[in-house]
Amino acid sequence: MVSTGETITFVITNTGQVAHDFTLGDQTAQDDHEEEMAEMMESGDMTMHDEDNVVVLQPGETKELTWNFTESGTFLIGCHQPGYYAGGMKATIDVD
Ligand SMILES: [Cu+2]
Repeated sequence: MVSTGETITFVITNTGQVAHDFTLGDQTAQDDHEEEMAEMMESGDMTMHDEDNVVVLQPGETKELTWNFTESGTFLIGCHQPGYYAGGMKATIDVD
């Protein structure tokens, strides 16, 4: 549980063998990113870049993402590498 106005620094380590990403946002942002990834797959260019709310982690990599939760509501963390989000690689954060 996070309180509105709180700033959280997530420290994320990819302990797996393949790339994953950590995308923070509401449901709309997650859906948009999932759509964007589908378009990237079609174009054959799967190069992803870090954004304010996205970090891409290669195996063994650790990165930080700091976010100020200015609004209450339900936020999600999702991985949008092909198939993972649909496969349940997501988590929910409730902001009060
Ligand atoms: Cu993943």
